[in-house]
Amino acid sequence: MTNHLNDLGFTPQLLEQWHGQGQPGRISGETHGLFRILTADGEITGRLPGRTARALVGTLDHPVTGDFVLVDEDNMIRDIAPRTSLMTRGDSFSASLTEGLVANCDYVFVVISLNQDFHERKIRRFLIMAASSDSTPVLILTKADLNSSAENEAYLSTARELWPGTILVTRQDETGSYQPILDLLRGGKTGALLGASGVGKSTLINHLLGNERMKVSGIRNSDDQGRHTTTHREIILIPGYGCLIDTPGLRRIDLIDDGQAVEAVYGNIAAWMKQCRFTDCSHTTEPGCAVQAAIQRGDLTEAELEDFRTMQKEAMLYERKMRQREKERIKRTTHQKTAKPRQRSWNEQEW
Ligand SMILES: Nc1nc2c(ncn2[C@@H]2O[C@H](COP(=O)(O)OP(=O)(O)OP(=O)(O)O)[C@@H](O)[C@H]2O)c(=O)[nH]1
Ligand SMILES: [Mg+2]
Ligand SMILES: [Zn+2]
Repeated sequence: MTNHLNDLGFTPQLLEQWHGQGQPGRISGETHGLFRILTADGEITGRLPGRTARALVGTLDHPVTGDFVLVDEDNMIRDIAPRTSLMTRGDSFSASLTEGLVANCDYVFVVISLNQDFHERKIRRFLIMAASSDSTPVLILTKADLNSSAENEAYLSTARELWPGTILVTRQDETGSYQPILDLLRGGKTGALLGASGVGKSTLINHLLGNERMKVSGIRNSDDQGRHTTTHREIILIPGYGCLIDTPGLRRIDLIDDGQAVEAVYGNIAAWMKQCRFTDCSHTTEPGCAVQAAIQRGDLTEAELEDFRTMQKEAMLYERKMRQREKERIKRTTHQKTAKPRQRSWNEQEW
């Protein structure tokens, strides 16, 4: 199989820079230090030189799905291009507190299905995660065929209140409903799919490819949750367009952000806060508080304000902790063995 480096997202500048030095490729996934790399000649398995691998373990510089790499004739990764975006998630179980998920995405598609999966706080959490990655978040609402058009309208108007950016609605009984996703990918763009298990991420890829390449399986009737069918991140090339990255459904998100993504997603609240009479307004009882005024007018609820504060606090706490850990890591000698990650025990999240 041959791939066009264009569709894989390579820019002419990067190809020019690496010209004659080896084979350019894009990391599709990793298993135990072995990287699946898509190149012009198909998929190869590559690895990092031992010393580099040891230096990068547990850091955000460790190669992830979506990284552009230069590979030598022994399939060793010799260079990693600077990233245009990196989606991370807080990971309270790992020593580094944060984990890189996918790099170099133009879009992060937040996929929510129009059934019990549709939950406002959950949508916000996913959007914050997407917004903090330096790529453009797009909200995709799937399974519109499950509802009446009045129900879908109600979902859509709630979604519009939550997210002023692009919102796409898909349904598996209408392949044409997936076309706007392809249109966004045209010209070698990359989009990563992000969402809970069972929302239809892999189904969407199958529709775009016109075949059953990705495995999909049914959801639980009791709560509409999926069965974690996709277990690895993977890049899927859509010839003539660009790339989609399929990801396993996330069970929980520990937000990590310097506050900007939370503000971007709660745009109205952030804007009102800037209009308060006092710059140090606590938005509780001060005169001239634009946030309290919005509550009085009915444009904002106390619960939304509380959610905003909680998420901002959570995201910034992780950010601070991560910086602290990073400093400690740099201080440690390079000879020290890396600690084994603690046993994970993921619980389904209360969104
Ligand atoms: N009614 C309806 N069902 C859909 C639609 N899209 C997907 N499904 C179904 O939802 C179930 C889960 O779909 P998947 O594509 O496996 O979901 P996923 O998001 O990839 O899930 P994980 O891989 O577990 O993260 C399957 O039974 C699909 O047939 C849709 O538009 N309408
Ligand atoms: Mg899947
Ligand atoms: Zn105020």
